[in-house]
Parts: sequence; structure tokens; C-alpha cells
Amino acid sequence: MTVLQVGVIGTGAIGRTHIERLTNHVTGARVVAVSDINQETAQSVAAQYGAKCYAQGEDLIRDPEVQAVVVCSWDPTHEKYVLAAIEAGKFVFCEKPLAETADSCRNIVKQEMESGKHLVQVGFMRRFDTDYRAMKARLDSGSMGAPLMAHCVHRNATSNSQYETKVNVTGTAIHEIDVMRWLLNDDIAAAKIVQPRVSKYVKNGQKDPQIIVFQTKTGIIIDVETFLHCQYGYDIQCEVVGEEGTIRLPDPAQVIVRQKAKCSFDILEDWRYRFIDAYNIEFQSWVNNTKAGIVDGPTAWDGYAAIAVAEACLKSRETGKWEAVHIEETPEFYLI
Ligand code: NAD
Ligand code: ISE
Repeated sequence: MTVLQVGVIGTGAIGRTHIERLTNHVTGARVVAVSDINQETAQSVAAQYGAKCYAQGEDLIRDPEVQAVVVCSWDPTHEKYVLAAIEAGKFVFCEKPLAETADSCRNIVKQEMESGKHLVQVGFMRRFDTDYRAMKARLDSGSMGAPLMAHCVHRNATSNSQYETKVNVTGTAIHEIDVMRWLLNDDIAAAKIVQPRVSKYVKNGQKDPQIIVFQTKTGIIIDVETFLHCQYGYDIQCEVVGEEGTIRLPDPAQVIVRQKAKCSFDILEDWRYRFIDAYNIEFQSWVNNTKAGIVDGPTAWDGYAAIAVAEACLKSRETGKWEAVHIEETPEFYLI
């Protein structure tokens, strides 16, 4: 297979950027078909890239010319498209979250295991970010001693006015949940949400900001601030405190300006710019691995584990207490 023929479902914000990256920044792939319930957008994207346009995602998945599928539609639609791709025996890259509930994710896991082949990768792109990777290499080397605590910040300048309170967890902290499991080689065992006062910029009843606290199986405590109306830009921070030192993400490389008695650098406006390199590396790796017939990125099991943690957070919001995370024993199939 010289060129991987890809079909993309969802031609909204991230779907369009992934189509552009598969076309112009990733080698060895071509977008041959797109689909969206918004046919106007889908048709204009299809015309721009010389791809076929389908009204139904299932028809795109069935198209014999489509060798692999990318799912970038709204969260509640991920499950059905991933299941259809597994049924068709096709590799599928699904944007986060894999599905909306742990039960739905477990069903995907079950179907994938029954198919006997790894087919699913979840879009947790931070695992491909150079700075997170440098942090992981240092932590894995043991030179920091055992990790004891981690402090994470996930801020967006403003957020979609349709967002509900749960999005701080399921659409936002889900990235920290995954990256912390990967960075610390540990599973999250319990979660608690602590609610500060709500920002005056929130107009729709969403509880924002939120502080989420996790305890891992080995006893590491992680705090995550999610703040989707911080006004000033997109800001991702992460620091791990070990027994013999601390390690943190740098601010994205920017020139530093000293002027008028001030020293400053720009802050990025939104997520599209912050993780551009990570998305490119993620997709190049997905294309190469798909052509080699393997999955070597966040799996369906990782998608399930992240949502299981998110469910404990949502339960804690109701009870006000620490809630245990219920994750089953990792099946041998996923011990890769
Ligand atoms: P968006 O609203 O801009 O685009 C989603 C598109 O999906 C829309 O065009 C919509 O019409 C289409 N759609 C909805 N239901 C559909 C269906 N049944 N079949 C086909 N198309 C359908 O949203 P977005 O910001 O592009 O987010 C899309 C997904 O990507 C979400 O699940 C989101 O969580 C995820 N996302 C991930 C990242 C990341 O950093 N990894 C960033 C942004 C979004
Ligand atoms: C968006 O959906 C993403 O997944 C981005 O990576 C995240 O940082 C942003 O806050 C979300 O809105």
C-alpha cells in the first residue's frame, strides 16, 4: 500500500484541520471521502480536496476505496462510527472521547477484541507532544525519584455557549486524565471535584472554573484546574513533583520582548496552534502504523479508562465526596 486512502467523518473545526494535515503535512495518505450531517460544509470540503462526499458516515465506512477512517464528528456519534469501522475491519482514528460512557467504551473494547485485531486509536495527541515526551523520558529514567504530586492547568479564553458543566471533565480534563496515566505509568483510583466560585463571564449556568483532584493507585495526588472562560488565551501547564526534583512543561516557544520596562511573550489564542506539531506527529505515526497493520498509540482501552475516570468525577460532583474509579483489569489483548 503506497498511499493510505482515508475517509473523514465530521468536517467541522478539527475535521478540517485533520484533512488539511493529512493532505499537506503528512506523507503517505490521501483523503478520498468525507461526510458530515451538514452537507453544505461537507460538499465544500470535498470539492476543495477532490474527495467524494457522503451524507451518511456509514456509507463512507462501507466504501471499498476507504481503507481507514477518521472520526471527528460530535461526541455522541463516535461510538456508532467506531463500531461500524470495526465491523468493516477498518482501522479507525477517533477523536476524544472514544464514547460518552464507560459502558459504551467497554462495548467498543469488546467488539475490537472479538474482531481479533487492534483497529482503534483515540485522539489523545498530547502523548505526541515533544515537551510531554521529554517529561516522560526524564520521569521514566528515575532521576527525579518517585513522582509524588502533579499540578495541571487547562485554560481556554472562552468557550462554546452550549457547553454544560460536565464538559470541563469529559471534553477538557479528559486530556489530563489520559496524559497523566501515560506520564506517570499509573492508573487513577479516585477522583473529587472542588467547586470554586463561578466566573462572571459564564452566562449559561456552566460551573466554571473547576478543580479536579485525583489519587492514583500508587498514591500520587494530581490537581487539575479547568477554566474555560479565562479570557486571556489558551494555557496548558503541567508540573510533576518528584522525590528528587520537579519537572514542568515549558511555555510554547515564543520570542521574549523587553520593552517599556516590561518583559513579555505572547500566549496562544486556542488549542489549534498549541498542539499543531503534536497533531502532525500523531497523524504521521497513525498513517505509518496503519499501513504496517498495527496500532501504536492510545488504544480503545485508554479511551475506556479515561471515561471511567471522568464518570467518577461526575459522580463526585453530585455527592461532593471522593469517588472510586471503576476500571476493570486490563485484558491481555491491550497489554502492548
Ligand atoms: P465542530 O462542531 O466544529 O465539528 C463537528 C462536526 O461534526 C460538525 O460539522 C457537525 O455537523 C458534524 N457532525 C455531527 N454529527 C454528525 C454525524 N452524525 N455524522 C457526521 N457528522 C456529524 O466540533 P469540533 O471542535 O471539530 O470537534 C469534533 C470532535 O473532535 C469532538 O468530539 C471533540 O471533542 C474533538 N476535538 C478534539 C480536539 C483535540 O485536541 N484532540 C480538539 C477539538 C475537538
Ligand atoms: C477541545 O475540544 C480539545 O480537545 C482541545 O485539545 C482542548 O484543549 C480544548 O479545551 C477543547 O475545547
